[in-house]
Amino acid sequence: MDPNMALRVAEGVVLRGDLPLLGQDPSVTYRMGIMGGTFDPIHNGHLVAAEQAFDDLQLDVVVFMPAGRPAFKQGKKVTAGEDRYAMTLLATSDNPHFLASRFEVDREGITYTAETLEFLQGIYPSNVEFYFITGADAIAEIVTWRDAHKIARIAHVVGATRPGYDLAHARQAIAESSLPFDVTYLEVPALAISSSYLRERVEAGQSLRYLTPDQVTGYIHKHHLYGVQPSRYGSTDVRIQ
Ligand code: DND
Repeated sequence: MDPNMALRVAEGVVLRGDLPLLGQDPSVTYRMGIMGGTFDPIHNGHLVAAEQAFDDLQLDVVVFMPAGRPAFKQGKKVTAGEDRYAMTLLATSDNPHFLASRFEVDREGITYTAETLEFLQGIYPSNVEFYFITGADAIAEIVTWRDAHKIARIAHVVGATRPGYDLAHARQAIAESSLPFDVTYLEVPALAISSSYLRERVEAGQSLRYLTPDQVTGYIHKHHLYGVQPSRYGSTDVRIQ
């Protein structure tokens, strides 16, 4: 272990909280995937995209990071961070290489991806590489995010292709930005799921089965999220199971 790393571990920075311990062997390159999202709620599209990134890019771990106060959702109604974190934890709990982190939820103020990546870069040794996983439609936007040049410098970007999305737009946005983004595009099997679709279904009393893990559905019901009406039978109510 390099001396700086030992110091950081001694300080309890890397081991503290819910971030993985990576980078121990200086002769090895470690790859950390970071799946950032509002996750309102998390669904199988997020999970499949992360799993495919894990496989295709040979990642060591994928850390799911629900955004605290998302930068781009000011003025929009977003479910409490604690609930979004809890659902993310439940959804990732049975996968040994998925982790859910409270890091952004616990931060004060608005959440910016560049700040999160800078923090991670600061606590991990240089043999840990970061792969920020995002939907391909967000790639076209990433060049406009706060301190995009830092994101480009610190992380590789993984763009998960959603059905029907034309990559030309994303490629053009990256090329025109003249920022040094390193983007890998992944073909993710047809999963046209979105959080808003799930919310609409809950509100309409429809099933979420096969769209998100059952534990997430149970949590939504138990905590009456997205307009679920309290019922005597809680999460066993067949309408959304
Ligand atoms: P979303 O609200 O799009 O997340 O936020 C994605 C990430 O971008 C968060 O970490 C934000 O903090 C960050 N961001 C956005 C804007 C500005 C800045 C940062 C800034 O720093 O200035 P969702 O919960 O909706 O989705 C999470 C991810 O999963 C997204 O990348 C989305 O594109 C992707 N996704 C899918 N991928 C594959 N198949 C599907 C998907 N549905 C969503 N069906």
